[in-house]
Amino acid sequence: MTRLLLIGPPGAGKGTQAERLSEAFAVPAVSTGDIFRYNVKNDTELGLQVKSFMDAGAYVPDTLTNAIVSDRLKQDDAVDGFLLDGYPRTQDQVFELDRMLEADNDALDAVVLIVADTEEVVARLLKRAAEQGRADDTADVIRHRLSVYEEQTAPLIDIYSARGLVVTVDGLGAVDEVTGRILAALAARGV
Ligand code: B4P
Repeated sequence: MTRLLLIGPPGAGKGTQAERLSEAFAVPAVSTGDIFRYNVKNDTELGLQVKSFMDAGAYVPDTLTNAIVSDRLKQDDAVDGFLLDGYPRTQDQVFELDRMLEADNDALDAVVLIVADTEEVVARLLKRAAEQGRADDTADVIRHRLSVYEEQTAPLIDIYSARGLVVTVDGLGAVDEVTGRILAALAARGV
């Protein structure tokens, strides 16, 4: 059973690497961002609730986000492992995830932190904006997302470091190279 978390600033490559790691470890990749975007696209009740937060580059309220992850982790395919992409992002979400995992200290194998500098992530997100037109990829919203990350999510690195779980990987370079680095760093930990 493999249970991994992926953390990193917007544009660091979480979604990109999550797909590959999901395949490598044969576990489902659970992306809160993808779940929210799917619901917005399909005009579901949840989609209507989260759209304004996402468009503004703000975090979706913890109560909604925690409920979604809790439901998702109860599904059969997640019982034998999972990779959480972009969750937890706040201290409350860490607390709730601990509760979902019954505060089992061995519940997680590693927290993969993908690092990339601001210049690079802004360039990537602006490129994606030009290609895919995501509502939260405008220059102003990207700036706001980065500051929300620094304020609310970066402090989680200390929490997971204190638990000895953080594996830090350089997110710069080709996608395959980054995947190789993550797999090597996890293998070095016996994951
Ligand atoms: P996410 O979907 O997680 O969006 P993100 O932070 O931008 O990461 P993403 O996965 O898209 O980017 P990636 O680095 O893979 O969240 C979106 C929004 O959802 C949040 O702002 C928030 O509103 C809400 N949300 C999600 N989770 C939440 C939570 N837990 N709590 C509250 N709110 C939540 O890729 C970026 C680009 O870089 C892509 O175009 C990719 O192709 C490119 N790229 C990747 N790797 C590259 C490489 N090595 N070289 C060059 N380009 C690369």
